[in-house]
Amino acid sequence: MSEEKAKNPAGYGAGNIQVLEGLEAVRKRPAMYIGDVGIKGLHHLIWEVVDNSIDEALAGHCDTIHVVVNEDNSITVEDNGRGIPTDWHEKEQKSALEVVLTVLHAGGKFDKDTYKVSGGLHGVGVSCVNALSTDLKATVFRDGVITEQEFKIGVPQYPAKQVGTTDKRGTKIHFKPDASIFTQTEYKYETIANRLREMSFLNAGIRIYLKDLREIEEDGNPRSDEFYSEGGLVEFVQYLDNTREKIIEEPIYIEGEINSVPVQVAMNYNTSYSENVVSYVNTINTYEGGTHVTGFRRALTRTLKSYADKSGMLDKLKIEVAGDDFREGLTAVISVKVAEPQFEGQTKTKLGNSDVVGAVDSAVSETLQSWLEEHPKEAKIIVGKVILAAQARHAARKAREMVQRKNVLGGGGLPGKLADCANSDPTVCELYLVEGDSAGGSAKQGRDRDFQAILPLKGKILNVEKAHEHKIYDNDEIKNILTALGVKFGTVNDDKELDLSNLRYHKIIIMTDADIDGSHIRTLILTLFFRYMRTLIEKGYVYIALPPLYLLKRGKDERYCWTEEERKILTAEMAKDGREDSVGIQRYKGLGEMNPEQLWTTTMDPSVRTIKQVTIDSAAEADHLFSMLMGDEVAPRREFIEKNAKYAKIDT
Ligand code: 0RA
Repeated sequence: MSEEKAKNPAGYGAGNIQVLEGLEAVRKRPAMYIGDVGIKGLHHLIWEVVDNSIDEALAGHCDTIHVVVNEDNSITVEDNGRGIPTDWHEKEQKSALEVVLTVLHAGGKFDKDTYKVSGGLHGVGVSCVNALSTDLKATVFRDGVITEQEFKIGVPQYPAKQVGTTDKRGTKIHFKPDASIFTQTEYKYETIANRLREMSFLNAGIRIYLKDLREIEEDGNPRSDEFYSEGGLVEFVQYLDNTREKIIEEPIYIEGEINSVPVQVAMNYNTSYSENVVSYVNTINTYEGGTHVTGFRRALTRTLKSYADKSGMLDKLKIEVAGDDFREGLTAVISVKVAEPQFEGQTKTKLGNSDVVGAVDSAVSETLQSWLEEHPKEAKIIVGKVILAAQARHAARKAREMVQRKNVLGGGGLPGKLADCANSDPTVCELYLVEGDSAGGSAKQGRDRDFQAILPLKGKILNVEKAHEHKIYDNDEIKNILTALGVKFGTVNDDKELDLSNLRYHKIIIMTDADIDGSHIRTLILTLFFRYMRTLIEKGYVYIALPPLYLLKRGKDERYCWTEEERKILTAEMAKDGREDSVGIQRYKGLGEMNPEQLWTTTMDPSVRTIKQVTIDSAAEADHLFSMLMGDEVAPRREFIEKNAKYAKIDT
């Protein structure tokens, strides 16, 4: 601590008024700083703090980060970096630590030569986290001493103070999100684990530990994971494809820096039919792609096409090879660092900087070309796969055209099994996809026919994870779903792009039984949406209905419960005299056991029902999950189910 500090211990000067105004702005408009105040924003607080530690690691000063979810849903992040500086900051009249924690945008390094390369989507710094926390405590281990400072909604409770000596180095931030700001305050282990796993792949060599003190396992220890990757993107691709059969042994790795844009790409091909390109800018997942993805696609198509032409393998092929064909069965991770990224698109996750196209294109084409020349055996396998893809695409187009022509000839024919609604405004219309004809029948009778349409599905639909596109047109249930929705794909540039101009419903609600079969059918339907109509999920149009699990009855008193816990509480409540055996229980195994009126009041009436919106946390993780749950390899699926069985609630 400096002398000035002693003279002016509270340190309140003009600077503080600005600080308070800054933090007040964050509390007034939190969404502007962290995206939203729901579950996403809540988790964003963690990313914001962890990003600071990652930056410290990228600068070469830190190799280990610990993240702890405490019992009260507060978070502790600790790293072994240099520690936030604690010396007196002349201009601000307070410690550097307090500046970092209270001044907006002061979270990063003070020297502006090093641009922040990790950095959350909004890059607002740890001061935002502070403003949005009822309690935050920073502990710094630096130069042999431990320094501490505490805050409430961003307001310092005392100036930074020395509390002891240490031979450790690093920073520990503990914060409790403000429940008056966030609509949800419960952290999700999987969400945190997925992001930290991603971070460890994108930043090779950093060890990240996660511990959840809310979940104690059978061995008495808290649920935990350790994320560490030596091989970075190459291991990321291997992880994404660990449930698929690869066609070449080792992923292709490309690294280069062109016009000050560092580019890293790892890619491999597998026997599946889906394309899985995951892209990042400054470790932010760019779901909507952008200029780096364009550069990659261009280089891939041009380089492979030119190699294939030269090889003579295309000579006998009677059809043209298209861009899509080079990406069937492709898994790739692209990571670029851009000094001043411009984010565009609906969710601001599309890179706009035009100079990045050329940078990625050059880096990829150069390395890929030499790789192909040095690996003729593998190159031949890839070109062979491209040819098969072109032929299959041709077959798919024919099948698609036939289905679409038939629809037109049949008078635009909606499926016979569809009970459509009267209203024709898609924004208010709902389509229920219902398992089984009997539940479908109840739903048809129970619904509000003005805006609710019902499509019963017979048994299990085709598993699209294991079938090529043309197969899906042979499947009646899938055809019914597509025609009922009014969507088309494959009509824009012969691409898989979705045509939503005739979409008939903006809520698509999957309603299946609460048993194993029901959850399997739900996953099959979700796989169809994820692989062929992902835009509908991204737009927030896909939902899952939540039918009750029990009906409790005592005389005229009837109540529904959705969880085991609810059942216990309600049973006790209904048995006021303590005679719980007087309360009758009906367990709903299937939707068919509910009559139309019950189905309406519990599951379909918008004023009382709960429906769960399907979201994609991380495209990479979702791809991994679907390929594992629905793909060919049995071992990883079994392992996943065994590992997750104990965590599985009625979650999807
Ligand atoms: C400002 C300057 C320096 C380091 C940091 C901030 C820093 C911030 C955080 C947040 C979490 N962990 C952190 N570790 C470091 C540079 C310090 C120096 O030059 O010694």
